[in-house]
Amino acid sequence: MIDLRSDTITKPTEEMRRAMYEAEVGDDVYGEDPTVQRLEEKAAEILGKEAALFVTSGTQGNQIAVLTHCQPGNEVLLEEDAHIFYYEGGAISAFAGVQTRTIKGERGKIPPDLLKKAIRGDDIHFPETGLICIENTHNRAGGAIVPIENMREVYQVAQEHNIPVHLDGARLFNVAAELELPVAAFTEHTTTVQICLSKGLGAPAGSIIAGSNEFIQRARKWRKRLGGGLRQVGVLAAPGLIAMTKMADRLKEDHVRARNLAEGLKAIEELEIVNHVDTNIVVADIENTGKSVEQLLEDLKAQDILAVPFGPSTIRLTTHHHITDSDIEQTLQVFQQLLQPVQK
Ligand code: TLP
Repeated sequence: MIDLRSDTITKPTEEMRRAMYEAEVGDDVYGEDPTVQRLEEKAAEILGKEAALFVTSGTQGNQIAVLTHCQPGNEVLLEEDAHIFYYEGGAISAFAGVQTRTIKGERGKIPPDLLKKAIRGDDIHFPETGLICIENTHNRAGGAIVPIENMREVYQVAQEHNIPVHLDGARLFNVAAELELPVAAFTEHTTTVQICLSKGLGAPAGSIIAGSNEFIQRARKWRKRLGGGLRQVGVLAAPGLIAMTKMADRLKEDHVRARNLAEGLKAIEELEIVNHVDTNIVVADIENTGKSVEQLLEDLKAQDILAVPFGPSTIRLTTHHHITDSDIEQTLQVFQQLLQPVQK
């Protein structure tokens, strides 16, 4: 099976599995797991923040960030296709009691002038703007890289209004790898950040949130409240450490393969590639194939290729460390066979 559904499907490497077996563990709720401590220290260093916290998932990390930053009744500003808004089941409203206000972005960027207009003034009728959330890479913008300049501008506007900025950096390591910059060059323009260890970096589970010491102390309490305080979780921190320190440099390979895939698909007349492929995600509009999204995905599956629906007429294909050059070739051949069968 060539599984292009997501980089979340990546399985731990041999080295990760060995590290899991050998991990030194303790009760992390008591702060006694040495492997978790090493992971959190390393993460804080790489992310350029005072402290970091190991959490169960990207969704939990984002939720904890919103809960820690906001009060019920606050308004959270986000780009209209942000994962936190689009894909997290309305969790920030359900758990943090905040309301969301979305801003139409441009390939994941929040235009600073629109951001300024969306920030609430001091009026008894208004909710307070409690948080601004950004996302890099931006998933629904097709893995788009949000330029550092935009992050700087957003952070500046936020600081002028004394509002924290949380970065959903589920795929921030893809940005850093592609632009050949340290991850901290991006997190410098945020108050807090969430990064996923279990996407392109290949760990079996887990995310990190990072921020000031004071923030992480309060976040730790929210993690416990949400049932995310785990015990001998060094077995998961150990592969996470390998993911963060050894798997980041190879992410560029995934981007090259995604671009090759997109180029090949562009040659098929019935398909339109709708995103500029900055990183590891390709989004194809299949409207002109005469097939529904469901039908095409089924036909692909019958040929051992998996992708996911992304909209009424779009599908998403994501590269990761299990996808080889020959998988890309084979995927292109299958698309050609399905959509452009040789005329007899
Ligand atoms: N994204 C998943 C699905 O939820 C759509 C995927 O396959 O891309 N932030 C961003 C930007 C994400 O893309 C994701 C996962 C998350 C947060 C949530 O991470 P997890 O799955 O660990 O809760």
